[in-house]
Amino acid sequence: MNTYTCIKTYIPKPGIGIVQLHRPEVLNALSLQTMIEIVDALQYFDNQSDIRCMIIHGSDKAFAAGADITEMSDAGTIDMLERDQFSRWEKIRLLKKPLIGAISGYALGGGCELAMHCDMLIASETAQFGQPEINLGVMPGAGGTQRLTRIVGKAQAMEMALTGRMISAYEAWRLGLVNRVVPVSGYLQEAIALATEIASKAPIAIRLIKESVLKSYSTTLEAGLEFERKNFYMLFASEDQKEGMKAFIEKRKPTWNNS
Ligand code: DAK
Repeated sequence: MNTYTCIKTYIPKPGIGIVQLHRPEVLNALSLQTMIEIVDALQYFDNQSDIRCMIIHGSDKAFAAGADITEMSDAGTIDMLERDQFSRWEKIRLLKKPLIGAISGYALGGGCELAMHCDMLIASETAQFGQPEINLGVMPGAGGTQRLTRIVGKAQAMEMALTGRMISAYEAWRLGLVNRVVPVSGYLQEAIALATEIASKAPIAIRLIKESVLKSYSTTLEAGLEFERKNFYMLFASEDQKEGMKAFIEKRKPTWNNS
């Protein structure tokens, strides 16, 4: 694994790879280098056969306060185009293994968008989500108008993006943006517990479930059902399907071998 300056990586227990944003002096603002490192580390974990689930988190005070404004302030259109940030974000979208966001403090702008790239979110009671780009004279650029609208609905997404107003962790939970809200002392442990549970399941099925759920965002119901059905049939070619069903009949725990 490469060495990083804006993030830390660690494996708290077998099967779980964690990326921690680490730019406390700017509330984990997502500089170009930070995004390069996040993508590199997540892709590394995604390609390790012994890693089954990934977590991304920041500090208790800030998950990420958005893209690095200092770095963007003088940029022109061509600069933004050449930085090619979009293709980096796409690599996060295309990760094969589940990614859990453990969010505490600010998740703003690109920080909120990064959270929405995760498959599930555990929030601490202090988490605040927002798309404040309007206050800078711009607008969300990494899915904030699209993913947020699909998750919380048009009215709430409009209000958040048009006013820049933040919502609390409990509001985010009520709107379906986060899975659950826990005290700040326990949000990371809760994310690790969820990751541990997922890491104990059949890996190929986990991969195809993630792929199938995400497909529902980009296709019609009919095409999505067909996609799901083919993935379902495909699992009957795996040894893990044989093992899982045999173990049930023999009343024992299955042993997955990822094949
Ligand atoms: N960038 C750079 N520095 C930041 C920052 C940011 N986003 N957020 C905070 N900081 C810095 C502050 O400047 C301050 O630095 P010093 O003054 O100490 O040197 C330090 O972090 C602490 O911040 P504050 O003193 O402001 O702390 P407070 O607790 O008073 O306030 C705050 C916290 C989060 C409410 C406030 O810092 C704030 O409003 N921050 C800006 C939030 C924001 O507007 N975020 C959206 C940025 S635009 C794209 C993909 C994504 C994006 C764009 C393109 N492509 C795919 C093309 C995303 C765009 C954005 O996210």
